[in-house]
Amino acid sequence: MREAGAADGRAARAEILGLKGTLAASAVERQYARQPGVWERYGEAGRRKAVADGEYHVAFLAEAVSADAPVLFLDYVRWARQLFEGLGFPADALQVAIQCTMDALADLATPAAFAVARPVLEQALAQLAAGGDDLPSFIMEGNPLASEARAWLDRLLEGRRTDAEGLISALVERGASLSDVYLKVFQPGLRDLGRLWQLSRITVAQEHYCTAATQLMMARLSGRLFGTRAGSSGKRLVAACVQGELHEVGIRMIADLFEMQGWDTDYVGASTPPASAARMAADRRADVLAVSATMTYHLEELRSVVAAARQASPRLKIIVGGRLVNLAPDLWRSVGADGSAMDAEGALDLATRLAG
Ligand code: B12
Repeated sequence: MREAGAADGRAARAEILGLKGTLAASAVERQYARQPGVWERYGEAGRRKAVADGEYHVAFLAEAVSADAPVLFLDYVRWARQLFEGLGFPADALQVAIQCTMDALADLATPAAFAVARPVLEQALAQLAAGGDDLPSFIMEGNPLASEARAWLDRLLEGRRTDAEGLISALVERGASLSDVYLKVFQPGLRDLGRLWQLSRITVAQEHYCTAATQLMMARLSGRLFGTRAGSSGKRLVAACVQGELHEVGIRMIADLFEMQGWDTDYVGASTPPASAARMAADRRADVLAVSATMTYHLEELRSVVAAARQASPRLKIIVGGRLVNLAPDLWRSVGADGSAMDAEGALDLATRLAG
């Protein structure tokens, strides 16, 4: 990214986020005026929710602008369209909301900030105008354990946790590795769980139940398989999520797979303040710090933790990943990290290479 471009983007982000509440309220005002009769039936509570949604639009937009990565907002718009559809909103609801956000920004932001945000909003509107794509299952045909993943998720969704665990035990007895179970069963299964929630086909409670059951299974399974751990590699990993981030299953998978391959691992988990992640990596003399970020609006936190860790341990290798980082191929570079990988196996290869 050009230096001047990066500075413009960061300044626009700060301005847009500073105006978040005002922009969202103004956009909703315009949206209600443009579509009278559509929104009134949701009452005052509906209006508050619309403003909260508007703040989400603005938050994701600000990060796309800051990183000069429109894909971050385009992914969000695709996601929000499917979410709105699942909630039964009119087909053009999101398009109108984004258009109204752009109009509000044109009126309320400085011309400099609007100039940076406008092309991103225009791309989003073009994508919405091109029509919807559907949201296919994450348990794909090419996955050799697709039928096991489907059966496992179905059992969890039926509330049959013990049966789901039995299925995994049988798989391990047939020779499946920890990596197979994590990356071919749990990972696509959890992503599909998210898809079902997004389409309003399952409740939040069902999602929580399935995730909690998965975490319990991961703890039991890794405990069982660590007996077969490869000899020590002499390398140490500290693994944490950025501050605010609650999605911790992916980084747990990484810590477990590293541990199986003979690394000493310190798994820290969800929402870790940058200074304390940096301090732990330094105190433990880690070879590699792995940082995970799922939500796009945690991009700035990702930058902060990389900067803090760099300052505390100049020779530490820092790798970043998670849904956010997977969206844009160069994001790892722009946050100052040493590399990134799409999944836990890729993370292991990368860290092994970086740590020599
Ligand atoms: C479980 C879950 C939750 C749980 C998390 C519980 C926990 N203890 O982890 C809870 C309920 C807390 C939650 C909350 C929210 N969630 Co949620 N969640 C999920 C879900 C269903 C599964 C996440 C998961 O475990 N995935 C499986 C793991 C294995 O995949 P992964 O994280 O990508 O990790 C792999 C790679 O990315 C990589 N990787 C990960 N980290 C790193 C690090 C390094 C260094 C490297 C190299 C690689 C790497 O390796 C991992 C293993 O292979 C996802 C669906 C999805 N698509 O993932 C939604 C999902 C991520 N959530 C979503 C949303 C919207 C939310 C909330 C905003 C909901 C709300 N309104 O409150 C909040 C935000 C919370 C927050 N502040 O973080 C959306 C995000 C959409 C978007 N556009 O951003 C998703 C995609 C669901 C959906 N389809 O709508 N969620």
